Amino acid sequence: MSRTERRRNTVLEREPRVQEPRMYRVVLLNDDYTPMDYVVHVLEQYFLKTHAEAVEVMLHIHERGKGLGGIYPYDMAETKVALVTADAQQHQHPLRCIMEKE
Ligand code: TYC
Repeated sequence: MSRTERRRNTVLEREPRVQEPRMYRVVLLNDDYTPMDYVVHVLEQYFLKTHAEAVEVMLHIHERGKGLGGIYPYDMAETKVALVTADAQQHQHPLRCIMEKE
């Protein structure tokens, strides 16, 4: 393959990433000790769920082991994880919140 052809493949025909940042799932994990009401409160406060949505997601996590808070660009996902983790620690709950590549 010529230099020109390589350039076409590697630069010109590459998918544009500029308007399309990589997204991350912010996921809450189940545990045996965090109160259900507290998880509902976290989902309302940090992930802007309605009460009904928050109850539904919390029960999904409780039954299936993990569930989705939301999907965000890297910096916002990182901030959500930090805020939820700090809040849980302040309340002495073992709730874990992680991010996963979308
Ligand atoms: N399993 C917890 C309980 O029975 C409730 C819970 C739900 C904990 C979701 C964490 O992310 C979680 N109290």
